[in-house]
Order: sequence, then structure tokens, then C-alpha cells
Amino acid sequence: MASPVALISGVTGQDGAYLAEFLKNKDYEVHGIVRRCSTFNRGRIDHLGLSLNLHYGDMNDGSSLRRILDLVAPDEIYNLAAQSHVAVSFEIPEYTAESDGLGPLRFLEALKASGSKAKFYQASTSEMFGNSPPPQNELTPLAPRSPYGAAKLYAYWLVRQYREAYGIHASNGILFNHESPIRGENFVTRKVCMAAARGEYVKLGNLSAVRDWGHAKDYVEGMWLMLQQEEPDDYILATGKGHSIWQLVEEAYGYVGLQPKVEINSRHIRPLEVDCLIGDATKAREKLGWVPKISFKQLVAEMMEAEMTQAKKRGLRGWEREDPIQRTD
Ligand code: NAP
Ligand code: G4F
Repeated sequence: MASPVALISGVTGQDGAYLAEFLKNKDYEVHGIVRRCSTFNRGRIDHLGLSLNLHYGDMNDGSSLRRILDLVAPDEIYNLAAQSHVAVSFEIPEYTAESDGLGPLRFLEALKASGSKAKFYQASTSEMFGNSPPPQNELTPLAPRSPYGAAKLYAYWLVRQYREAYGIHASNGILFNHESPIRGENFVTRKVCMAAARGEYVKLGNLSAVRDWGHAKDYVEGMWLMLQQEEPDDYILATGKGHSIWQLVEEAYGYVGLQPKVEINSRHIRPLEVDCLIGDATKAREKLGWVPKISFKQLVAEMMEAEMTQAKKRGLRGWEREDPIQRTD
């Protein structure tokens, strides 16, 4: 039997890289969309080598999406491409709306016009909940508090409309924060772990916000499970456990036996904040059989180990103490 064909937009990002590897291990023929950059940005997928088929395209160029769709004829599409940084979306709101809101529209229109029966996954986000009180589930009111959240909300509704109006198998994965050693360096978990592993100060904004942090490896499996269902639907993926930014800092610095070294810098305080995101993934557990396996503590430990290896290579050994602590993890 021929291998199923998957197309991933955002394949050079954190989730794209984990998903490409996951699908390769399931014997998929995997295609990815990459955008043109002046420097090569394929560090996260280099290890997959030529087994990955890459195509130049951009969420802001509908003609490229149509061309790639015709060329690849995928069975499954994972739309992960986005300007994904919430704070940055306040600075480039139009661009964020283009790529995160209109980009999915371009993709869905291309899919509709092609008559393809491909199943479509949309990377929706817990950021759409804004300050709706936790625990948030699929029925919680959506009230975004950033240009990013608003653009993603637009795409979320399009997915539901295209599913109902045109019978497209399109699903929203409403994912809470998920991290890994290959998380972008300007997201708070990676930023804190990098500094802690080097024994350096970290400059942060709001320390009291709470996030539900899981591991990206667990979450890409959930994306795939959504597209294996007979019927399209919307699902929360989350661990159900919240930690504050301060607790993250304590966990990371504590891992190397250091007291937290934090400087508050107003530059990192957002015009609007989302105070507390803790997800209820009961539906995904009951309908998809999805359960996250990696705990917050294990996630931080894995990220810290990766950063310590990097720090050691660069001779930045601030974390090496004369009286090493016993890790209990
Ligand atoms: P990421 O690491 O920032 O990756 C984003 C990907 O999108 C990169 O491959 C990036 O390409 C690509 N991209 C950005 N703008 C593009 C454009 N105009 N055209 C084509 N490609 C473009 O994000 P992630 O953490 O993997 O997240 C994946 C998706 O899930 C995103 O849509 C994000 O908004 C959503 N999400 C993430 C989380 C989370 O906690 N990680 C939670 C909920 C939802 P370059 O490599 O060239 O920059
Ligand atoms: O790590 P963050 O930038 O993630 P945020 O804003 O929650 O967004 C991430 O998760 C969303 C899902 O809920 C995704 F949709 C989105 O694409 C992205 O992956 O910030 C987390 C928290 C915020 O409350 C922020 O204010 O950390 C706080 N924070 C405090 N100091 C900081 C910093 N965040 C960053 N990035 N940098 C700081 O210096």
C-alpha cells in the first residue's frame, strides 16, 4: 500500500520538526513548506535530511499554497505556520493578521477550489481564551487579548465554517503552551533555561502569569490523532496543570542548585496580558485517547540538560558548582 502523504506548513518551527519526525516514523511521505530567508533556518529539521520534501511557499502568498497543494496532493495537511510570538504581534499586528488569519483562509480556499479530500489541521491556541477563567475547555468563551489571539480566532472560525459549509474535514487543535529544547529562544521557558544553565541573570516581564506547559512531542501526536478521526472536530490539548513564570524560574535555577537571578525589564511587559491558562483536555482523552506523558518537571529537566550541554560546549559553566546538589528528579 502507498504511504499516506502529509503536508506541513511551518515545518521549520518547533512543532513542525517534531511532527515531521513523528510522521516519518509512521511511514508517511512528508512534505514541508519553507519560506525564503536570507539565512538558512532549517536547523530543526536537518537531521531528517532528504527524506523530507521541501517546497518554497508563504502563508502570505496564496498562489504558492495552491501550487504546492496541486503538486503534493496530500492526504493530510497540518497548518502550523504562523507568526507565533504573542508579544511581537503587538508590534507587527498587520503582518500577524496576514499570516495567522488570512493565511489559513488562503489555504482553505485553495483546498476548496482543488476539490481535494485532504484532512486539514489548524494550529489554534489557548491564547484565544484571553482572561476567561480556568480551567478552559472547548465551550469556554473566546476573548483574545492580543493581535495574535485575534488573528488565530478568525482562523478558528473559518475552520468551523468551511467544515460546515463545504464538508471539508477541518479540525482545530486548541493547544496550550508546549515547549521543548528546540523551542524558540524568545519564549519564556527557553529563555529562562538558557540563562539558568549559564548561571546568568534573565531579564523578564510579568512573573505572575500562569501557563499550562506540556512537551511538544506529546502534542504533535494529538494533532495526528485529530486527523485520524472519521469526523472533524475541535479539541483542547493541555496537561491540566498550571505554573507561574516565577515557579518556572525557581524550577530551572533550582535544577542547577542556584538561587533565581531575575531582573524585571518593562520591555517584556505586554500591553495586555493573559493571566491564567490551564486547560481541560477531557474531550481529547475520551475521544482521541490522548494523554500527555511528560510532566512540567520532566520538561524543565530535559530543557535544562540540553542547555547545560550547550553551555558546556561554549565554556559557559556558571552552573557547575563546587558542591553539586543531589537531583531528586
Ligand atoms: P514556531 O516555532 O514559531 O514555528 C512557526 C513556523 O511558521 C516556522 O516554521 C516559521 O518559519 C513558519 N512561518 C511563520 N510565518 C510564516 C509565513 N508567513 N509563511 C510560511 N511560514 C511561516 O511555532 P510553534 O511553536 O512550532 O507553533 C506551531 C503553531 O502552533 C503556530 O501556528 C503557533 O501559533 C501554534 N501554537 C503554538 C503553541 C505552542 O505553545 N508552541 C500553542 C498553541 C498554538 P521560519 O522558521 O521561517 O520562521
Ligand atoms: O513564552 P511566552 O511568550 O508564551 P505565550 O505568550 O503564552 O504564547 C505561547 O503560547 C500560546 C498558547 O497559549 C501560543 F499560541 C503562542 O504561539 C506561544 O507559543 O510567554 C508566556 C508568559 C506570558 O505571560 C508572558 O508575559 O511569560 C510571560 N513572560 C514574562 N517575561 C515572558 C517574559 N514571555 C516572554 N516571551 N519573554 C519574557 O521575557
